[in-house]
Formats: sequence, structure tokens, C-alpha cells
Amino acid sequence: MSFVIATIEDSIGTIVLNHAQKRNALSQALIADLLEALESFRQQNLRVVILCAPEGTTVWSAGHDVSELPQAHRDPLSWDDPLRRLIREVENYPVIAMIEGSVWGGACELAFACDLVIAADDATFAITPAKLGVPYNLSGLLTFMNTISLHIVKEMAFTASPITAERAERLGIVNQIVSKQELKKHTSEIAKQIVRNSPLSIAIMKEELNLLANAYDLSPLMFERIQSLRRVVYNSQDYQEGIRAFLEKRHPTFTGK
Ligand code: LCV
Ligand code: LCV
Repeated sequence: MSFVIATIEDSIGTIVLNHAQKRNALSQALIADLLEALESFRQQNLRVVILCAPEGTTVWSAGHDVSELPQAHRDPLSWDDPLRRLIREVENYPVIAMIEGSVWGGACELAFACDLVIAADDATFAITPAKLGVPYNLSGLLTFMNTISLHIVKEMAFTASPITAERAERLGIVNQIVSKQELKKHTSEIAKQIVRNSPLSIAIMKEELNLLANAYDLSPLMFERIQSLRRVVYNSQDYQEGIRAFLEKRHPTFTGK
């Protein structure tokens, strides 16, 4: 059973996240199906992809599958983590995130890594590492910084509280918000406009914008310092408590150790 539904219409690929039972948590299996769909679209030279959840959903995606995070003593978001691979892959296509319902943690990063975000007026967005005691990774934080001003990144990351689609649009995080009824038609019209334009021009500008957005100097010394600080966090009792509390469906008690 595939955890995504992939369809093609008018050179536009649509991928529907389809694991409602687990609130479209970005599990290894769902990500594998999503990557397979993206690869098949690439081979067919599709010009734009729409990433969405089933119409009327209340949860677009609950983020990283917490049950697949290491319980302790291992980097929870290393280079080969499925979520990290997915984010890198999404940056290779013109992708529109069509959002309705709530978006959590790594799914927030996935939505913001897309080229456009079109949201229903009931959508919410939450950056959740602090709720779990997770040391988010550098490139993940850069995805947020490229989408959101620093004060808002810090507010969302430090409070782990959701923000509304209306506020996200006002902050420029979301391109446009429309009613749930209008969402699919409106997003499809934007996709068709993109398809009418030059794919080569769009592809090179996307690549240029990606390179510029990620053009930061980080010395080996700085990198090693960050890694050692992150190791302290994912080796901490707080990290273990955050994951355990989630799995035991209770609130965590963080001690700072
Ligand atoms: C595994 C899940 C999940 C899930 N993983 O339904 O950014 S970071 O660093 O934080 C990163 C590590 C990350 O992305 O972490 C995940 C962050 N996500 C969240 O904090 C959202 C966690 N989920 C929820 O708050 C609720 O599930 C929402 C509000 C999304 C939906 O609530 P609702 O009452 O509709 P349940 O909570 O009952 O969830 C239904 C089933 O999906 C599982 C959950 O454990 C439950 O499974 P069981 O039926 O077996 O109990 N589930 C939900 N989210 N991220 N599993
Ligand atoms: C040469 C022109 C032009 C023109 N060049 O009057 O950013 S990039 O990468 O795209 C970059 C390469 C760039 O800047 O490309 C140009 C992008 N510009 C556009 O796409 C706008 C093209 N122009 C139009 O859409 C219309 O001309 C507007 C809507 C601006 C005005 O329409 P209107 O009906 O009032 P005409 O189209 O009849 O234009 C009057 C005369 O100006 C010429 C046009 O060819 C026409 O000349 P003739 O009377 O000899 O036919 N013209 C207009 N824009 N960018 N020539």
C-alpha cells in the first residue's frame, strides 16, 4: 500500500499524502513513496508538482515520525535521515505546497522548502523541536531562515506554538491564503501559469535562487563546534524524555540535563 497518491494532469504532477491513520507523519515508508513519485515525475519531465493532503483533512502532516527517531545517543536529523533526503530532493523541482489543516515540525520545513505555499484559511504551522528536546539541524534551520524573519523563527521555534495561515501570509511565509473550497482550483491555476512559462528559464532561476539562499560560509572550526553542541543535546536526558513523553502520550518534564 502506498502512503502517497501520485497523479498527472496537463503536465502537472500531484502528490497526495495518504496516511491519515498516522496523520501523514513523515515516516521512512511514506518518504520512500514520495521520493519514488517525485523521481517518476522527473523522468516524465513534469514542469511543476503540487504536494497536498486529501481534501478536507485536519492534519496536513504531523511531521517526522517520532517513533522512528533514535531514542538516544544518535543524531536524530543526520544527513541520511529520510526527512533530510526529502528536503534536498524537493529543492530540485518547482513544487507548490497546497496546505489545509495543521502542519507540524519537519512537515513545516517540508512545506517551506517548496517554492510556493498556498494555504487554506484554516491552516496552521508549528515548529516543534523544542517540544521534543530535538537539536534541529543547521540546514533545516536555514530552510526556516530563508522563509521567515529571524524574530519569527525564534518565536515559532522557542514556543513550539502553531501560527495561523492568516498571520503566516501577513509575514510573507505563505504566498496566498484562500478558502478551503477555492484551494484546489486556485492552486491548479497557479500551476498552469507556471507550466505556460519557459521551463528552462524557471529551472535555472530556481537553481540560482537555491544556491544564493544557501550561500553561507561556515568554517570547519564552527562546524565542529556546532556538532559538539548538538551532540550534548541528543545525548541529554531531556532528549530521551522528550521522545519518551511523546510515545507515552504525556507532557515532557525537561530538567536542562
Ligand atoms: C509518529 C504520530 C505523529 C508523529 N510521529 O491524532 O521538528 S522536530 O524536531 O520536532 C521533528 C523531530 C518532528 O517533526 O517531530 C514531530 C513533530 N510533530 C508534532 O509535534 C505533532 C505530533 N502530533 C500531534 O500533535 C497530533 O497527532 C496531531 C495534533 C497532529 C493530531 O491529533 P489527533 O488527535 O487528530 P492523534 O494524536 O491521536 O494521532 C493519531 C495517531 O498518529 C500518531 C499518534 O501517535 C496516533 O497513533 P495511535 O493511534 O497509534 O496512538 N502520530 C501523530 N503524530 N509525528 N506518530
Ligand atoms: C521591445 C517593446 C517592448 C520590449 N522590448 O503596447 O525580465 S526579462 O528577463 O524578461 C528581460 C529580458 C525583460 O525585461 O524582457 C522584457 C519583458 N517585458 C515584457 O514582457 C513586456 C512586453 N510588452 C508588453 O507586454 C506590452 O508592450 C505592454 C503591456 C508593456 C504595453 O502594451 P501596449 O499594447 O500598450 P504594444 O505592445 O503595442 O507596444 C508598443 C510598441 O513597443 C514595443 C512593441 O513591440 C510595440 O512596437 P511596434 O509598435 O513596433 O509593434 N515594445 C513593447 N515592449 N520589452 N519592444
